[in-house]
Amino acid sequence: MSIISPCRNLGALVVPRSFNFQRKFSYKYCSGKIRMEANSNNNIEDRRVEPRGALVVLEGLDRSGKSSQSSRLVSYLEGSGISAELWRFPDRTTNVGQMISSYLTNMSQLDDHTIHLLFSANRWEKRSLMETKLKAGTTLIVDRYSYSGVAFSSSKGLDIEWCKAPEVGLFAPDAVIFLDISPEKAAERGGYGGERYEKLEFQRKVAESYKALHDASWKIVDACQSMEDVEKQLQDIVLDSVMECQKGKPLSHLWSL
Ligand code: Z5A
Ligand code: MG
Repeated sequence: MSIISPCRNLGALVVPRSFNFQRKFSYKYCSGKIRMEANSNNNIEDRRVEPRGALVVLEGLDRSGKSSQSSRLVSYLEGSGISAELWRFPDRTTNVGQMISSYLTNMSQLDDHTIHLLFSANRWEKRSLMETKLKAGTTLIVDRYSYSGVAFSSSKGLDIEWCKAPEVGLFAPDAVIFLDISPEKAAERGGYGGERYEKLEFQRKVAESYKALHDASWKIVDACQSMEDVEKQLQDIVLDSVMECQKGKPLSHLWSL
């Protein structure tokens, strides 16, 4: 893995800005179609193509810009006539989410395995709603997902395969965007707050875990660019994904894209 700049820890992807105005407005007019395909016996099969929303996940270290970029993306998509919602994990509004929040703010102590499973349960409790939204055509921009779960827990020394196991069966994202920044640069962004994992030494371990976890499908974006430059790159990636899903890309499941 080559390091392109101090900020480009997973190797930044150069994304051409190739979308034109017309493309932005074409999605609304896509509808369910029947694609005729030949199977191995040369018989023609009917396969209904159902347009759906895209599941797009933003990952990265603390302070890499995930929350800022997630809300900008949702505004952009809505402004382009594409139905979109901002989701985040942990979702601290549920009962499970409140247990997680209490742990992150050091109000409670939990065994490392137990908190890992709670983070996963927090995703499972939203799975059915996620499916409903995606099938109804809403694109979900998700601020952290299963990759955070595995990266953070394995940084504490838990076995990576054990960490992945409870995530199996959740929906696989259509795009994983990694906002790439070194732990040192991230820490310069106003310093960390008081939550449990917001410490430079731990964030260094998390950065290593993300490196071990990522695969070629991830879109790596240099998070040290200006907010606006990052935003433009993300828009292109997300529009690609939205279009693929509009064409009927089937939903798939973790643990692979
Ligand atoms: N966790 C886990 O262990 N297991 C799991 O399964 C899950 C999570 C899902 C929850 O954190 C913690 O739970 C997290 C992982 C763990 N612990 N840590 N660390 P969270 O999601 O609630 O908080 P966070 O997202 O990690 O932290 P954050 O501070 O919200 O970071 P961010 O969303 O990536 O950044 P931001 O809020 O958009 O921006 C941070 C600052 O940087 C802000 O002042 C911005 O104005 C500035 N910024 C952003 N982009 C730029 C650029 N491009 N240039 C300059 N300045 C910028
Ligand atoms: Mg955030």
